[in-house]
Amino acid sequence: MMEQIFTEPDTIRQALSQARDLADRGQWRTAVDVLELAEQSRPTAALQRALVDLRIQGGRALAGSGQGLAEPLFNGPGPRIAMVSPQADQATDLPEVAAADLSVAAVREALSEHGALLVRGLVKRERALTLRRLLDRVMAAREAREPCEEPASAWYARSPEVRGAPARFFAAPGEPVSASSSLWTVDSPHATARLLALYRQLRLPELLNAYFGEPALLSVKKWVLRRVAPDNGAEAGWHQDGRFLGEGIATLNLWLSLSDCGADTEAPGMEIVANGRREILPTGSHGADFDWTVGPGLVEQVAPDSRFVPRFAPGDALIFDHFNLHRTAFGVAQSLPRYAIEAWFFAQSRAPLKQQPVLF
Ligand SMILES: O=C(O)CCC(=O)C(=O)O
Ligand SMILES: [Fe+2]
Repeated sequence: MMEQIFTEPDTIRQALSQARDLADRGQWRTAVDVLELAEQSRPTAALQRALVDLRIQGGRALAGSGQGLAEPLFNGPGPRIAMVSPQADQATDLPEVAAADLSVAAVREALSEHGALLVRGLVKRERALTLRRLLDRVMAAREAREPCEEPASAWYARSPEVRGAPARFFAAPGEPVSASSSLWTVDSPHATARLLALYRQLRLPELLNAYFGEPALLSVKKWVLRRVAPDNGAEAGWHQDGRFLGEGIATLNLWLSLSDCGADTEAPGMEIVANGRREILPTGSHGADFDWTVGPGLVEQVAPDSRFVPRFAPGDALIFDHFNLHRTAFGVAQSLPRYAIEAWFFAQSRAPLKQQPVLF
């Protein structure tokens, strides 16, 4: 027992220094592997924080390097604002697969023809509900407004590698626990470690690698833990993330529901346009509330019959990319908050630095 107490910090120190050496030689992925292994066999807050630091340093070093598919993805010329063709698109449907049938081919086909793919039961219900409790815990830690740690879990700690102002997502003091709250996943080194272990079990790195023709990166700013309060009758803004993510990118977003939400449920869902349009639409016009949102008049014009508010169960996921037009779907008589995790993956060679790439 004594021996264990004295040798543990040594093991950790060793892993940290080995990872540092590897990183200094540019072997970022191996460096991350070393720390990940150490963290998985013995989770500590210090290792979790060191991993987040390393992932951001590595993401910054690797973004823009390497080479993707010689052939571009089916997604056309990249995000620039297109002329809106007057004729509306054909009505279409939102394709879905069971988790066991998730494949690169299924993603490719669904996105090129319908702009999105629903994956039923990607994560088992119990696991999704455990993640939901984890989100609550992290949000409570953040609302305490100071770093929050236990020996084995860095619940909330902002990495010195994160650039820019803190995410503005603080709930007002005294706001009820059901209030909306969003935070950057990397602000919880514990959640970061647990989610990446899940992504690996789901074999997402392999799927993304095959899809992009190169490794993928996450990012500080577009990997978000989110709790959306019921806001009965509210209208969220229609948007395409390609409007602001950066130029010349290749992306996939894994939006993972941790609640029963959408359709006839008690919690806000997602409203999504399912069609094959691969262009960035003009924003700030046709009755839009913001300069980055697509006006409802234009949505009606381009997608009169292809808007869906699917019903999600905890563990169901929606996969789409930066061309997809969507918004939060508020109901008119809902009573529960909705929990979800939004994870935008970028092809490494085209990952935008301004989103602060994260190696995984
Ligand atoms: O979770 C939501 O309601 C919005 C998510 C979103 O816009 C996205 O994942 O890009
Ligand atoms: Fe979005």
